[in-house]
Amino acid sequence: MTTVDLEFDQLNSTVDALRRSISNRLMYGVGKDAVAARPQDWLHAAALAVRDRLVARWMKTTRMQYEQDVKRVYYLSMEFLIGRTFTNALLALGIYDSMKEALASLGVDMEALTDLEPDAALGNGGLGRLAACFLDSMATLGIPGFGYGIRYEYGMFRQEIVDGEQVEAPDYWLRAGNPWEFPRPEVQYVVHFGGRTVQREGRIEWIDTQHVNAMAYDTVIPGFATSATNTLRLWSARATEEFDLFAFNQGDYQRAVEARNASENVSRLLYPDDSTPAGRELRLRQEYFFVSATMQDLIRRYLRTHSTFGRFSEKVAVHLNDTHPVLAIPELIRLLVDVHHVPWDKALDHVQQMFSYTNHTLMPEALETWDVELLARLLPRHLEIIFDINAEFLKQVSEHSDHDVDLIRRISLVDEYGQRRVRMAHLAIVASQKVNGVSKLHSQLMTRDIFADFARMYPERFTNVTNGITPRRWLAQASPSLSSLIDTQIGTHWRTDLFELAKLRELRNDPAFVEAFHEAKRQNKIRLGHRLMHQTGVSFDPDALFDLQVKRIHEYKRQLLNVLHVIVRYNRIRENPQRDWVPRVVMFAGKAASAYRMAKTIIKLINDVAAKINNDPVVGDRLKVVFVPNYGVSVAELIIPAADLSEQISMAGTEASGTGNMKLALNGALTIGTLDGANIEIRDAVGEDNIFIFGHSADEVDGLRAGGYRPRQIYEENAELHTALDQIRTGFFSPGDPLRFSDIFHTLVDWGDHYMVLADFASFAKTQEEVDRRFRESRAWDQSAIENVAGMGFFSSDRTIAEYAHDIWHVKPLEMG
Ligand code: 26V
Repeated sequence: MTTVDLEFDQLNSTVDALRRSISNRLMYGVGKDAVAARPQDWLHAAALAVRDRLVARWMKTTRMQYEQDVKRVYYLSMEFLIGRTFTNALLALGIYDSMKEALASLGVDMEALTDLEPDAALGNGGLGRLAACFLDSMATLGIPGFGYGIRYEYGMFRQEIVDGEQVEAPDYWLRAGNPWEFPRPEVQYVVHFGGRTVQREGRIEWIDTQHVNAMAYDTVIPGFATSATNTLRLWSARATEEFDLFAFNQGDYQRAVEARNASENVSRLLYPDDSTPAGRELRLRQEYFFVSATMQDLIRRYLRTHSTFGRFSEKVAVHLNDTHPVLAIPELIRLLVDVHHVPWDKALDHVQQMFSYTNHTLMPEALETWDVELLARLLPRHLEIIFDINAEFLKQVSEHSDHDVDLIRRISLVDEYGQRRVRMAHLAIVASQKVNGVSKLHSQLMTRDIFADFARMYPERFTNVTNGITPRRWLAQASPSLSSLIDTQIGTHWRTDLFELAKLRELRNDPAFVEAFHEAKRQNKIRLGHRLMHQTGVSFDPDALFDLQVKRIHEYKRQLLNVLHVIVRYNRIRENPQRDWVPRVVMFAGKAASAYRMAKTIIKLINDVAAKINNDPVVGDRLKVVFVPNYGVSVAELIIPAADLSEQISMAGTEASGTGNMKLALNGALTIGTLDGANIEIRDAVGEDNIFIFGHSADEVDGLRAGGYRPRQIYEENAELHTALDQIRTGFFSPGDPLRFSDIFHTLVDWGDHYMVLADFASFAKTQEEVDRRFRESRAWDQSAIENVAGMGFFSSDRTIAEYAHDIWHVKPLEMG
């Protein structure tokens, strides 16, 4: 290692300096002359100029981390839904305006460039976006955190709507190159699969394996208004060289190349579901691939500054974002015991002090289990380790429970009913020092229901950390109009201390402010209207009530409840068009898992209903229905700031937290919602008068089910609902294919209505009337909207991360000097 002092240009960020950097980067980085440069090239050059300015901070942070021998957090997640980086980085560095001017002086319109950047859509929904908000907050707070995941070549599919149906198109987001990442070909680890284990001289060896390399790609995560940064390290599969030699020596060149490619499939694409058996095996390979590389990397980094494992768990915290990375536990034990010769008990102690686990869903079908036979074939050594952990664990349980056989069976890491399966959540709980849910209600239900046995056994292990969102992206970046208004009133400090927003509460009685607030929101509605006009051809009245439901399409989230209400409203308008209707635009956006038939049918229904209503001359501007295609981070940034009403209408007890609910309230939308997930805490924060709560509570849902829920009775007794459901069943919205939606009807009326849509319908419709009444009193509505913004302090992911850092990871912020 040389220790020469490098001489490099210190980059400042005046307009002139930026212009020079962009020109240099276009010339030497992109290799283009200004006359030949396409907008894409300018974006690339500008991005590189920005990245250059992050690098000095990055080096400094890394140096400080080593100097202070800090404890590091490894945040392991199969998903990071980052979205775009350009504007976010400009705002973090405080150079948005200078960059805009620099580009303008080069004849380039920055706003037109930003739309060219593809989203990094390496996630499905809430869990992935939460990970991205956490990276932003960790960097901003100076918490030494590393995100670890997979560099999928294909991210979340692009959703096109063709004839009202979802069509999936591949998302090759790296097509134009990724200016934000640094490939690290020198950082590669071998990841093994298959083979068998043998005992040699008292040690276990895992032999005859297949292998693939994991190569690191690093992305700088800038903190906001701080020189602290963090790193997101994503692994990409590379065929190993041994693989090459072996394969090519067989003399079959073409097959060798094919096999080489196949071995690299492991990081090819993000899983949008897990419905096929072949798909499931690849998913397991992905999970192991990235945690194995990550554990090897973590050990290497620790050993750079420590000669023994004595202080390992003092210096390292590993967080599991759901169970997807849980194989990190047996992998770390394997590395410690089999490779580094740490005694088993010592290794287990370290692991139990290092790991923590967040549960993100109570839905039984989303709780991961893996077939023992599949594990035996793919990861034989890990299965042994899991069995060993289980044996020790069950021995303890048995001793403490007076040999309660039922308890042992329920709590075992292995589900022995039918095909034996490993319960990944049980492994995570047994090997973690903390387990948390993501909202108060969810954490309560988690310890009351799915993990009740564990919570009785280890009460101190279970805790709640309510989710949060980053105000930098979700207010400052997404809504320039509202954030600059807020800046003029209370200053700019809210970006890093969201509780500052409480100061807006006093302004609710200032007519000039209320007016300006209304106008800021109106601008966002116009901005959205322009875009949608282009895309859908439907025009929007910016003074209509913009009613939004944006999230993955899933039965438990109850888009169907929303659609039923839309249909009833439509029928009412047709019956009485002359009434003084509050004009509404009901917007839906969200993707359906590609194999989830019902979710896809729901999308089709929304579009069929939209076509009927939007083309009915009797209705006019009183009601419009829009399905906005390809929901993702960037679409969310456009659509959320334009919402007046936020639909958070899951059946109580099913939505672990929700984070869209927070984004919408932060942007001044009023929530109509059930007492589910974080909605409850949002109600507490904004006050009952500023939110519309309806429907059965989680306890009432249980009661209803226990008493024998009969949806058909509701159908028969509620005339409006009856009509709407019959319209769905008989093809009123699908005259060319009258039976298209009959399954929806039967699911709700005859097959149990699992998510109790009909049970909550009357309450929902009535509450929607209250929404209309309030919206009519424009000023009162705006005042409630202001109360919503003012109450969002608690929902900053900075608060969330501060809690994780203090209560779970036991890490302190870096001192940046
Ligand atoms: C499961 C699977 C199964 C295999 C295929 C791919 C895949 C991807 C994700 C999942 C689990 C999804 C769990 C999830 O996203 N939960 C959401 O987490 C949010 C952040 O805590 C929370 O706000 C939402 O309420 C919760 O639904």
